[in-house]
Amino acid sequence: MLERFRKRMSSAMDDGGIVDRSRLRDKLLEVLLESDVEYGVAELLVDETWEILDPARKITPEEYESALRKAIRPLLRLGGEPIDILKTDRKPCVILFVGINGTGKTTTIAKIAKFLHDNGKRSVIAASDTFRAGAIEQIVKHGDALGINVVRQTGGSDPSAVAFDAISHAKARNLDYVLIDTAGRMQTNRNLMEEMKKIRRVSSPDYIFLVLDSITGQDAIEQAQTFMAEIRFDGVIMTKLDTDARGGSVISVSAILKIPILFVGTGQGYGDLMKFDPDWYLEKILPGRSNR
Ligand SMILES: Nc1nc2c(ncn2[C@@H]2O[C@H](COP(=O)(O)OP(=O)(O)O)[C@@H](O)[C@H]2O)c(=O)[nH]1
Ligand SMILES: [Mg+2]
Repeated sequence: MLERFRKRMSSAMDDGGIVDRSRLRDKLLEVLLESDVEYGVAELLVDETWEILDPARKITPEEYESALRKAIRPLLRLGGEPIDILKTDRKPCVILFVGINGTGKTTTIAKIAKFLHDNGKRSVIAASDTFRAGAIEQIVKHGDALGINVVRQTGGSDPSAVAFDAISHAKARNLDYVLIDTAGRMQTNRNLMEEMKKIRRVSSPDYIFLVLDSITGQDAIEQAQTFMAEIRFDGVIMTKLDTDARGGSVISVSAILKIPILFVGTGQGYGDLMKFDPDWYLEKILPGRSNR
């Protein structure tokens, strides 16, 4: 975001390096939209940035950057304090992961299983994506690599039955967490939504987490809104931040959904999962010394 920002801003500056106000708003809006910030959120940010700046003075680009950071920051925590999955009195604590195909659900579940394991917690994974060929194999492979049990049935079987089995498995072995993988397909797919609702009914999850691919920008917001209307969720995990050059979808998701972003995916390895930290994120999209 920063490079675009500086390029645009320099084109709106006069010779003295001072920003020409009349063009600032438009330039900033352009930068935000190009960075995958949703239109309404971008407008709000432009207004907020404008308000933070002292209109009586000439403004330097650094001041403008700093004001933009200040405007973005509160939007990143609009969902309230994130859930700490390690602090739960439920045993087993059942977490259902939903999201469309390819967003990174299965990979994220493996990462979370590792995170829990590293914190002394024992989990079982339910291979409830029984729809796609290879999905069961994929999660079993992760389970083997991490030394974590995966409860499965044959392909095509009822995903709810697999989730139910995994919960029984966890209860019998006194495990701490049940992580339920699910099938993706399209968010518009009626059957998928019905399937998710059935899994939710059968497994009564303590938490539902929506996994979104940050690269998909505007589409990620639409997916989230559809899932929100259909099944609701308690937290969001944004994946592939390592490959997302624009970065704005995180702001939009947080600002529009008002659901906390819990974790971000930063690579394909099991360790590439971070608790979402607004400071880290701001530094990533708008690096600068005046971040705090
Ligand atoms: N670079 C990167 N790739 C990721 C991340 N999370 C998932 N992936 C990749 O995205 C692809 C789809 O992931 P998968 O877990 O199968 O998605 P699912 O269909 O939602 O279960 C795989 O190639 C993953 O390695 C991430 O945070 N960063
Ligand atoms: Mg999957």
